[in-house]
Amino acid sequence: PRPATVTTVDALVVGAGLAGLYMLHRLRGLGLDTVVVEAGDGVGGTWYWNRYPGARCDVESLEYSYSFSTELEQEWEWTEKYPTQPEILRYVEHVADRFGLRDGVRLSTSVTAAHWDDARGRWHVTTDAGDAYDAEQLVMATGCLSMAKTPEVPGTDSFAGRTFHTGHWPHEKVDFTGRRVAVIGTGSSGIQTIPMIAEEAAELTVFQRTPNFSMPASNRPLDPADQAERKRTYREHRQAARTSGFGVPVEAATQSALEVSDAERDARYEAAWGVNLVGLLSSYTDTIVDRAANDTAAEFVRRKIRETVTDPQVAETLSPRDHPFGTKRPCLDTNYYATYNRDHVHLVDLKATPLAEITPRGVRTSEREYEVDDLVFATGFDAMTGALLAIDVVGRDGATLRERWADGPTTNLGLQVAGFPNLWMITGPGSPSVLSNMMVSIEQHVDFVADCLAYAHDRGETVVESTPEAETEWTEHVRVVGEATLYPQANSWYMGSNVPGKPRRFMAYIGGVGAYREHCDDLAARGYPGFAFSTPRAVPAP
Ligand code: NA7
Repeated sequence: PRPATVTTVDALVVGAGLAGLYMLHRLRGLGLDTVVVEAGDGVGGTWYWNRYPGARCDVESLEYSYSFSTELEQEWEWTEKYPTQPEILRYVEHVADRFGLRDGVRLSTSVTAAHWDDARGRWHVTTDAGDAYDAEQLVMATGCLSMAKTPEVPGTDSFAGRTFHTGHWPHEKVDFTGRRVAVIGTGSSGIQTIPMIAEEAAELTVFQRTPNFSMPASNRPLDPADQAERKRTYREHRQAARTSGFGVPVEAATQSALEVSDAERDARYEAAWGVNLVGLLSSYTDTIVDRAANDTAAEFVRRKIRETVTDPQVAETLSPRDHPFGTKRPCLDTNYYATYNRDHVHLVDLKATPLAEITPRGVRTSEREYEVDDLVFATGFDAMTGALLAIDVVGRDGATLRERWADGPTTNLGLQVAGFPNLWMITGPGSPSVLSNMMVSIEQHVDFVADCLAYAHDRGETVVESTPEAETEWTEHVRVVGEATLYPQANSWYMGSNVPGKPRRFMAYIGGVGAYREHCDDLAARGYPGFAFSTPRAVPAP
């Protein structure tokens, strides 16, 4: 049935996370009547949903923050080097209030379908709340890690105790005191939450499929003097982030890891250890392109694990051997490896004894059943494409996004898909976002989209669409750059390989946020080659 109410807007944004809120701010700045629909009952996106104990950003707070407002960045005071989830959520809510964004957000509403009306040049968008929108522009700010996934084993619904997913954590505090807890998954979420749950639980059993590389966060309270000093030079620092590879300023490497002595290399790795997420990866020019060079960094981390974990067998099980360092997102932790030295913490190697099923009483591997009271899935997300393909997106001539992407996502700049006019993705597949400080990528994408729309509207055009040639060219460029690295060697969510049946394809752009921005700026300066501007055939009746 057709919904009773259809709201006409200039732009509809899907998702009120850090991307959607800034998009709303920019579109309003252009005078466009804009609504954001958001599935959660609050703003914040990732930082609204991921409330598990220990949830924290792995990029420093002074860098993982908006740069578009000097007043905001000068006035907001961060308390720690790495911000916790509650602190980031407070920041997002502050931004929503400060820029008057809340009245543009419809909460507790999920977009279910979006159909392009080619004659009118508009999107017809329906939601699960039973309402609909008629929008000229449709911006997907749906996030890269927003579709939580649970293991593909029988019985996940049969467990009689409490079940949690890190990406859908309850709002009220969960108390694990005195309980037997299972955690499945050792990605960033698992590695952050395991030491915290171990503090409370009577028994903690961790089910690990693939060990990950983790480095100490070395988190600490921010010294007010240091914060003030950073803010004094914020412009320069932001600029350095924007022109960097990963969106975090680091000194560019000049040497191969293989052309220096073992002692010199160790000293360099030691200096980068515990400094930030990207230092170790950025120490040498060839760490992500040459397996032998990469092995030196991988072995450095494995040595740290052996030095920390007292049981040599546990240390070996925790040591990644299958994938090169950095090709799955490395983690930052607080006491992760040391947690396995505690008597009540146990590690189960699912490579040796695979997960067979979830039972009413707990977890069964090929070897035995583990009885627990609570089950925590830290099993990640259907990344990058999951949230987009959950929506029935139908473009020109009845083409669906699901069919177009059946063999993996193809995009122009990660922003548009040919045949889907006026549909924009913020941090879409083919953009550098997931390999970067998200805030740097989000601001760049949002600014590009807003500037492009201003350019179109100034010329009286209301339809913007990537050309098929530009999409093919960009997708090929993303592939070539990716295949020159070690990233495709890992079974990572960047590759889609954490979701059975998903096409295996490196979905991120590893050319760096600096190079990407330069390319986008150049396109904008040249009138957006690769994008076609037009007016709809039938101008809607007034
Ligand atoms: P991740 O990084 O995708 O980690 C998920 C973990 O769950 C990972 O260890 C997976 O093992 C494991 N997993 C997933 N499915 C299964 C099944 N079926 N059986 C056993 N184990 C499984 O998600 P996170 O939430 O930790 O982090 C997501 C991103 O957020 C992170 O990369 C940062 O960018 C921030 P696998 O490695 O697939 O063998």
